[in-house]
Amino acid sequence: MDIKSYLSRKKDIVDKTLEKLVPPAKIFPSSIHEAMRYSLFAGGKRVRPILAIAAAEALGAKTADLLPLAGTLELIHTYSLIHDDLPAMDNDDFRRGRPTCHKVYGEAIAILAGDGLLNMAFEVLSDPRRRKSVPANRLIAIIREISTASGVSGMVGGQVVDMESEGKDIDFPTLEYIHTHKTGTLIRASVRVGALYARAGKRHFTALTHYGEMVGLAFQIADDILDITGKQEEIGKDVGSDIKKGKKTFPSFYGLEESRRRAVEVVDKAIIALKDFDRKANPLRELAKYIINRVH
Ligand code: GRG
Repeated sequence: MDIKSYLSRKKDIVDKTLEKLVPPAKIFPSSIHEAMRYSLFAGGKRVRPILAIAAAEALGAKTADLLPLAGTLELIHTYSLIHDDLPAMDNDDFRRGRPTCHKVYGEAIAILAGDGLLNMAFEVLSDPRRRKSVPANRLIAIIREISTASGVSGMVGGQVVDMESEGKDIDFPTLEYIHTHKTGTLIRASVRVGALYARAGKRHFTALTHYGEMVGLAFQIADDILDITGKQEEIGKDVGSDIKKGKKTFPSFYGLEESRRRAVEVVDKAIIALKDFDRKANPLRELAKYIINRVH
């Protein structure tokens, strides 16, 4: 299969969904809606919603009613990027190839745009219209999955340890904690949202969870490698920012070559996790490979 055309088709569908989820910029108070939209439509790859859709498709489900649920993963991901870029956190000037949200709208509006996106995710998930297609007990399981992955035992926790580790000689288990929590839990949750929506049985759910964990790890190793080898115009942010900030990364422990080897090994494990799935899981298999071959 051609993963590039699959990704581009799904990205279009996700973008159309997101367009409907967030209020138009002209709605009062327009500054906040404009800032939310500025970051949300800055050209993200939409990896997380696409993983949810591909997981549901792997189980043979129709995905029209999954789209708003999958879109919430992108709302939360975008909030985390806006907050991560703030001067109080990573203090970055560029994201997705353009000035960061706070550079354009100021810090206060950027903080609120992040808050707005995060809360909008739960407005969408708990919207009574969702219950027409997804039973309440499954919606609650999905909300629990997303909120836990984004919260202190997931992304927020990972971000805290990441910040507190800057400039310190951390050990590898601490780096692993940062990776699995800061990036990994939301990626795993994306796959599991698709699985919950498609009513995966226990065996399939466990396999998809393992796949999600391996893909999350591969994604982060690839991100660490791109921070060294990427081109600014492709990755859309400054190259070498981890080293400048005194952050330990996969390559700083293992070197570039070994990191690349491990990324391939982890992707192989992700693909092995799908051994009981038929060809409907091919997009998931190709996505895992794409994640370490991407240039941005
Ligand atoms: C502020 C609570 C809070 C958390 C921030 C996600 C995050 C945690 C920080 C971002 C720092 C970073 C570069 C992490 C590496 C992995 C990552 C999330 C990369 C960006 O995600 P992509 O590649 O970006 O999916 P696009 O732009 O395609 O959406």
